[in-house]
Amino acid sequence: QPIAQFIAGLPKAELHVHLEGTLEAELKFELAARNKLDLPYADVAAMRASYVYHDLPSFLTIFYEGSEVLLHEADFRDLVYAYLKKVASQNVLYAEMFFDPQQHTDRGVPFAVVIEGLTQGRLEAERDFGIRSKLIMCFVRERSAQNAMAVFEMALPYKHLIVGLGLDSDEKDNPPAKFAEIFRRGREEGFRLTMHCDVDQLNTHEHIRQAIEVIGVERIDHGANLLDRPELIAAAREKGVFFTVCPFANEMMRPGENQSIARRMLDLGLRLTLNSDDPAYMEGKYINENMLMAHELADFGPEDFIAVSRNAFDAAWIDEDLRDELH
Ligand code: ES4
Ligand code: ZN
Repeated sequence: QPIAQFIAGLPKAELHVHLEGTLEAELKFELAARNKLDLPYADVAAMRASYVYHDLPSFLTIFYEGSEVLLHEADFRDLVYAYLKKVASQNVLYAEMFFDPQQHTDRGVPFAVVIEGLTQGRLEAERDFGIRSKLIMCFVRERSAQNAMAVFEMALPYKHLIVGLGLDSDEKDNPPAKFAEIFRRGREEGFRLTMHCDVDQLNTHEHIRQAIEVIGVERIDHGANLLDRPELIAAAREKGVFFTVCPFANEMMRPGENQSIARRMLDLGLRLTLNSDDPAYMEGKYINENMLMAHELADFGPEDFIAVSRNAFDAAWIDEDLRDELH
């Protein structure tokens, strides 16, 4: 298929991928064996067959269970290395990757183990495949602001290894304003800011407003519901907010109706990027396959993919020298 080849050859940046969501079933078995843990599945096929969900909470349950095999530095190293190896083969030149430290520290894994393992994997992938990358630390929004503040403080000694802060997991009743103090401090400490404002959530319009106007994010992850509100579209345009949209994830949250999201954002002049979210739990669809979905479901063509890819390099939290080199 010519369009698939065009997408594959396009130099890309990925800005919305959860590292824990890149943990493929094969690696999960390998890590479980290494860590002497039993998994309740006979084989990778049975494990993959268990990835059945219909909304964000049911997805998150599966996603959090999956990350329990990550215990040691080498596990986090192997996780990020495998993801970067995979997307380097898709001509991704640069990736900004989310990680959720609370998923790990709350299980007794020290913050240092997580960050040092991830960093080692990043550097080894750059050495072996030439791919550049950075980390974005996300807070799990259904946990308390105090819990988030505790992990924020654990991260401060490592802040040179983390480019930005994000907010993910269950949005319902967990508005951006709940974390206003942490994000204010984060900005002071030099972190760049983004937040998930997902599809299929109550109060999403207010959450998008808070993210843009109260928190002052540079990006919104997903953000589709903004399309219902002209004043939010205007605010996003005025502030130059970038959107990291994930076609497969949209399809999962709002089957059938949503592929016009990317098309409408692009046509409105919003700064759209296309990304993969949680590829290991989303039928193994990495960035190329997500872009192909935008072609199949929203009629994206080569010009659109070039615009999206340019937006992603513009949105990337890198200095201008690297931007010039990658663009
Ligand atoms: C996520 Cl799809 C999605 N939404 C919110 N939080 C997440 N964490 C991982 N995947
Ligand atoms: Zn996400």
